[in-house]
Amino acid sequence: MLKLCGFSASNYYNKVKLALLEKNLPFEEVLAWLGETDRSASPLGKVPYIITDAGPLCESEPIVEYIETTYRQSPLLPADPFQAAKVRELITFLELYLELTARELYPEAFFGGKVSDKVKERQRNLLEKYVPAFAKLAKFSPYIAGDTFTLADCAAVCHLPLISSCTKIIYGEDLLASLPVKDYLKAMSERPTVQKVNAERKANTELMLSRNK
Ligand SMILES: N[C@@H](CCC(=O)N[C@@H](CS)C(=O)NCC(=O)O)C(=O)O
Repeated sequence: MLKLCGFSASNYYNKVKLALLEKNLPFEEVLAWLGETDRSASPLGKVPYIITDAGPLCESEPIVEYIETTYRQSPLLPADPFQAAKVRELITFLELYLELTARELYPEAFFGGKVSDKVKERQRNLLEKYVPAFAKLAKFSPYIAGDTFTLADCAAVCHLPLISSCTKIIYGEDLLASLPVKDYLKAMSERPTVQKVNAERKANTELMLSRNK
């Protein structure tokens, strides 16, 4: 059986977990905290990584692509190549531009660290450029890429709440406030798969924070 390795507080881990749950695939979760990962499976020590019959695989995007092309049930990418590329385009905007930019703020927003004013200003300028660009592509009708739940929703459901809450904490305002993110997340949270991911994320986050004390 496919093994998903990492921990449920991680947004990238949860993106893969949500895809697996949406496709109703059997999988085993293997708890691997940062610093306890298998470097032969994930050379940068990042989570998630998966162990398959064919071997290990890291990085959430190749992982979900592998799962999607190997297991055809409950497709999470449109059959039309252009529409599938539009889904991937949204994931790139979500991750390369929004999440990775906001990530620089996480040490102070979530982990009791400090981020310099210079970094805060730089990341804010970037987000002020990236958010309106993302807004031009995102549909929220009702799913992020249109009328079907896709891999872009697996990413959005896990990344958007973090981006909102970290900008609220650092800048005193939610830099995603101009987008219908709250209504979108509320609608997504009606899915049993999202409820499971969120419940396990909360429990694991508490465990992670108590370990870090
Ligand atoms: N690009 C990676 C990002 C994964 C990632 O950054 N995971 C975090 C946990 S949410 C991590 O492992 N951080 C530890 C590190 O960067 O060393 C992916 O898509 O899987």
